[in-house]
Amino acid sequence: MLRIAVQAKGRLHEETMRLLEESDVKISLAKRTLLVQSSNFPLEVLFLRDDDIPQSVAAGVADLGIVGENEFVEKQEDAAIVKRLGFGRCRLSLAIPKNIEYTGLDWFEGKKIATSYPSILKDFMCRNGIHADIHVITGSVEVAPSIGLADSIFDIVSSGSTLVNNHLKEVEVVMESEAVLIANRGMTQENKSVLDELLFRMEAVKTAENKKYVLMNVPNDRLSEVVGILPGMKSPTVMPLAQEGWSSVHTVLDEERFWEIISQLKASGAQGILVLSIEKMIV
Ligand code: PRT
Ligand code: ZN
Repeated sequence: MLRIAVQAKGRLHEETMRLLEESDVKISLAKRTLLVQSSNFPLEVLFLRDDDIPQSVAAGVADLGIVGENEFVEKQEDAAIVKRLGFGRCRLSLAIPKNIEYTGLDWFEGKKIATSYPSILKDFMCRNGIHADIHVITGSVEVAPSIGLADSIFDIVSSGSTLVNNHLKEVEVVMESEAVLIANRGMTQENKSVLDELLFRMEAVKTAENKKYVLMNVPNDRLSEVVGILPGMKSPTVMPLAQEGWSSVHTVLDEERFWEIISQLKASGAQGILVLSIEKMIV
């Protein structure tokens, strides 16, 4: 049985549960306790605070964990990153009061910086030869400069609105982060193969994201024109329609290029265009 530690509640919880669900790992949240076993996959889910996830994976209390890379790097625990998951994106940045002129990293020499991420900050300052006074606070780091607790902060930034609301400006991005799947280094062979199956499923879900399955009817005399527009996975599927002189064309499109391609298809005589979401895709 493979055990995965996930955030019990907070910013990563929902997307983590959705990823498991889309990978067809059923977890009943109704009878939610600290440890819940999947009803259809050899996996049990351990619900923890994100701060405790790196250590539980490193110590083997859990085989796997889903945690923000920022938290994982900060905790300096020994585990392997096996997959970057693409959600919970944010950055760890240095910010200073917005009315102060920023003159480059040297500005931080001898300054007091408030943060909940002291080891990442210490490492960054050390690499850059800056001696700053790092002041650890947990929570509401952004208010530290206005109450005179620090000259600047080092914290998570996503949209940047928390900084703006606190009259701060971002001056250095130190680290980009996203949710990562981490694994214990001493997993049994049996658990490794369950992990491989889980990774295979996660990959299928990720590949399908941002892709659409598109069906359309095309007059046969314009088929080659339409097929030429389609950047399908391999080549599109073309099947004759009951109505003479027409074909049905099926393909997979990237969501990003979707509207551009659809308008070209319409201009090339495609009709009855149907667009469907794809749940999973194995390439
Ligand atoms: O209870 P537990 O300890 O499990 O949760 P937590 O409160 O420590 O963490 P939580 O749920 O807030 O965040 C979990 C993870 O989400 C973080 O470790 C990051 O990897 C990731 N993440 C992504 C973020 C954000 N975006 C984010 N915007 N974590 C926090 N924030 C906060 C940030 O601290 C700041 O106060 O949001 C504010 C900034 O947001 P903007 O949009 O105003 O810039
Ligand atoms: Zn936390």
